Formats: sequence, structure tokens, C-alpha cells
Amino acid sequence: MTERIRVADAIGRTIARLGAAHVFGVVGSGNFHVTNALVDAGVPFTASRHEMGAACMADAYSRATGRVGVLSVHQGCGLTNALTGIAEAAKCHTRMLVLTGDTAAGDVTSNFYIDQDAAVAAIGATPARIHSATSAVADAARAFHTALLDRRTVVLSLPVDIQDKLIDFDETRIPAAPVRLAPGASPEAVDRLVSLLGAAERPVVVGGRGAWDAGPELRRLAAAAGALLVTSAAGRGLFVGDEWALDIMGGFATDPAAELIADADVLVAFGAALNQWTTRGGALLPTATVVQVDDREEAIGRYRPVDLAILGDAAVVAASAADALEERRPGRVGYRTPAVHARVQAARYWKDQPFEPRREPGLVDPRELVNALDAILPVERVVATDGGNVNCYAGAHLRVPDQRGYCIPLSFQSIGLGLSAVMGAGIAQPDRLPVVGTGDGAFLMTLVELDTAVRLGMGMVVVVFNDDAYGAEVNIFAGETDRFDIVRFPETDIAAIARGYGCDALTIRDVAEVDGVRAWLDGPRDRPLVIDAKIAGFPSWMMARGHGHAPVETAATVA
Ligand SMILES: Cc1ncc(C[n+]2csc(CCOP(=O)(O)OP(=O)(O)O)c2C)c(N)n1
Ligand SMILES: [Mg+2]
Repeated sequence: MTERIRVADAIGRTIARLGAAHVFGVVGSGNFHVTNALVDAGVPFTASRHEMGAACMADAYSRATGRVGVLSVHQGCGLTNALTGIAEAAKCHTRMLVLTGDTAAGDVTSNFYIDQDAAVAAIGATPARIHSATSAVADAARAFHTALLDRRTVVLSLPVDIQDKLIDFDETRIPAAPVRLAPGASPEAVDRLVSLLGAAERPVVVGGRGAWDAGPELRRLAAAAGALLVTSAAGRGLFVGDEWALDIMGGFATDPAAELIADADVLVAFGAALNQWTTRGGALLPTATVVQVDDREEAIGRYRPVDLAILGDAAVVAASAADALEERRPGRVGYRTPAVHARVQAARYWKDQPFEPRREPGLVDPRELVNALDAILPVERVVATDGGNVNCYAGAHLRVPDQRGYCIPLSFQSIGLGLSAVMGAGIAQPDRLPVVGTGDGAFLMTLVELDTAVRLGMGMVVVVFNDDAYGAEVNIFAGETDRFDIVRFPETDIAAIARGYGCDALTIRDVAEVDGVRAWLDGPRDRPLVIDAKIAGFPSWMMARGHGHAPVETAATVA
């Protein structure tokens, strides 16, 4: 049935009908009608207090669900406020659609005017726009399909003059997403992979974000090849529960896990970019023959040369290779010896790695604290980390239940995204406890979203590793200068600030004080718990390794 309605309303209904999962945003005049139309069509809306927070929430929500999250912002300044979060989403290939108002064509004297398409393109997101009233529905549908099918962050500009026009809208005639067949791999390529794995003595299979839906196939392939399993940071959680799986590769790996990976003779990465973090600047792959499987051509060989590149769907390639291996060489031991089994169990988690705690009066050792929290927080959790010296504590010490239980918003390496990211991931998974670890600097940059969390009644745990400094900078330049006034701050009472927002709060100076967290867990959990952890400020193990890039001792280098 055709209805005569405003373009803004038609676009909201179109995006809703195509499957928008949730809309986050800050509403101004330029996105008022379109956002209301989404809400009227049944898409839940979360109002954040700052556009960057909304962008991070939409990004994390989309990552956790694989669906298209929507960010809705006002034109010009609403969009620029969100750009850091949009850049993070674009770098992570998040399926996200940004609906932004725009000034009318030619209205360059408007205060809100900027060249939105140029700004969006400059940060690596995909600009799109509605061009006219008659093309608006098709333009909006195309933007949605691009985000969904190409795993892109698309910014759809909606000029305010076009939004107000009336059109004949028929909801049943919205263009549907084209059907895409999963790209397969050539039998020759799979043959080469099978030959390599069939001859490997110490194979390792890596799962990245691009393999999130291929966990069972990768586990089967690794079993057939006698391989160890491990993930990149973005894939963390994918192999939880597999006795032959290490937790995480790269800068966040434990030292004994890094040794096991560096000793691999064949390493096959599925949907993992093998960037400088994942490989510790190459140190984790000193001699291995490297195979990269990815369904995006531009991902192949982007960070390092590979010996065999296969363009294909992770699950399809892994399943074909597993079939062939199971048939050709059943019962391969490979890397799966009893001695390696014991090493994997000991190497998997940071909580099991020994360290000498720092004893400084009135300050807690962040490793002791995070290990204690890991032990008492329910494992049904969704963990996010922020940047800075302390990023590895929540990022690597807190165990996760599966890949959807972990969100690492560090593709742009911006600080300040963690709090909003854990909220987005938590909204997507309401049965899990959201837990975020952040530095004081990162937290104070974006803490305004505590207001949103309190309004939503989110029972989540925010651990602020508080050293009253930009500790990363202090540690990076420690050998060079002692002039750190510009990155140190007077003590901030973060617990008091959090209480002001309506949160529960705890100050922790000693690990025994985590009892307060136990008490909170037993309570109603109807608001955030913010922990102001007064920590001893020393380089984290990640920072001490030169951001995690230091070489690894392997059997080969020791010999
Ligand atoms: C948006 C942004 N601004 C600045 C930086 C540079 N930077 C990286 S880490 C850091 C310090 C973060 O301080 P805090 O959150 O307290 O963590 P800490 O390093 O003290 O553990 C800064 C300023 C950045 N990465 N992103
Ligand atoms: Mg700090």
C-alpha cells in the first residue's frame, strides 16, 4: 500500500525494515524525525550524552551481534563529535550505518556546514547520501546493504531539505539485500594447505575476527592437523574450552604461549590480519611457513608477506581442508604431544603466570587486583579494555566466555572508547555482566556516559586503574627525561565523581578490598559499580616489552 509520507519517515521505516538492530545517538533537529521513525518502527533507541559514546556503543553492539547497528547524529558538529568512534568502527570493519543530518545542498553559509562526505572518506568510512526525494529509499537501502554485505561503516548523509519532502512510500517495495554466495576456495589451494598441514610437525591455527563464525570448523581442522589453536586479539574467546587452545596471540600473549607460537613450523591464520600487534612485529613468526585465509582480498599480505594466500570463507576452507586431512592422514599427532599439552594448560592464562607483586603503601598492584577480580566476577561476562599503559590488565587477564564476550576497541588506538564500548556490547548481551578496564585518563575523557548507564540501570563493573597520570607517556619517555608535569595530575577522587552520577563506587588501595565487589555482586546490580583503583604506577608487562614487540625466546633462538 502506498502512503504519502515525509522522506525522513520513509528512511527510518526503510532502515528498520531492512533489519536495523538498535539505534544509538544524540538527537538534534537534523535527525529528529528519522530517529523517531526508527523508534516507531520498533528499533530500540539509546540516547547517549555525547556522540562519540553513541558511536562506540553502536560499534560494539554491531560487533557483538554481527547485525547492523545504527548511529544517529545531527549534521556537522554532531557528526564531527562522533568521528573518532566512527573511525574505530571503520578500521574494525564493523557493519554500522550512521544516519546524519546534512545541510541542504548549496547552503554553505549554514553554521552546520562542513563537507561531510570528505570528512567521512578521510577517516576511512564510506560516505553515502540520499540524492533526491525520489531516490531516497533506494539510496538508504543501498547504504544499509553496503554496511551489511561488505562489512563497512557507512555514513548516510540526509540533507534536511530532502528529508522534509513528501513521497509516495510503499514499504513492500524496499529493495532487498542481494544474496551473496559464500566464496569458496579452489581445490588446488585447499590441496596445498592440506599438504602443508599434513607435513607440519608443530602447526598452529589462528582465528581472528573474520573467523568468528567458523569456530567449530577451525577446531576440527586443528584436531585433524594436530595443531594448537590461538586467536588474534579481535578473535579472543573463539576457542574457549578447547584443551589445545592457547588464549591469545600477539602483544597480549603470555610468555610461555608466545614461545609455543614462535616455535610453530606452519601457521595458518583465518580471518586474522597478522598485523604488527598479532605477530609482535614479526617476532612470533621467526621461521613458520605462513598461510593466510581471508574473504577480503585487501586483507591478504597487508602487514607481512605470506607463503600461501587463500581467498575464501574461513568456515568453508577449514571444513574442506579438515575433510581432506581426516581422510588422508587420520590420527596425526603434530604439535599435540603430552608434553605440549601440559605446557598449553600452564601457558594459557595470565592468572596462572607468576609475578612479584609491587608493595607500595596505599597502592594496589594492578595485576593482583585484576586477577582477584577475574576470580570473583561471573564468567558470563563481556569484557572491554581501553588504551594506555594499563590496557593489558583487563584486555588479557580477565577471561572471557567466548568471542562475543570480548570487545577490544583499539583499532584506532584511541583512548576513551572502552566505557561506551562495553555498554554497547552489554546492551547487546543483557544476560552478561559488562566489565571494562580503563585508565584514569581514558575514563575522565568520556565518563559522561555514566549518566547513560545509570539511566539504563546497567549493572556493570568499571575498573579505573588510576595512577593520576598518562602512565603510557610517563613510561615511554622514562629513559629520556624526568619532565612529566604535563602528563601528571593531582589526585582525582573518581569514586566521588561516580557517586555523583548515581553509580555505586569503591576505592581500592589493597587487594583485600575486593570484598566490596563481592558485596556489590550479591546486591541488585541495578547501576554501575565504579572502582577507583589507586594503583602502583609502573610499566605494565606489555609496556615493558616495548608495547609488546620484544623478541621471543624460542627453541630455535636459544639453541
Ligand atoms: C584520543 C587519544 N589521545 C591521546 C592518546 C595518546 N595516549 C595514549 S595512552 C595515553 C595515556 C592514557 O592514560 P590513562 O588512561 O590514565 O592510562 P595509563 O597510560 O595511565 O595507564 C595517551 C594520552 C591516544 N592514544 N588517544
Ligand atoms: Mg593513568
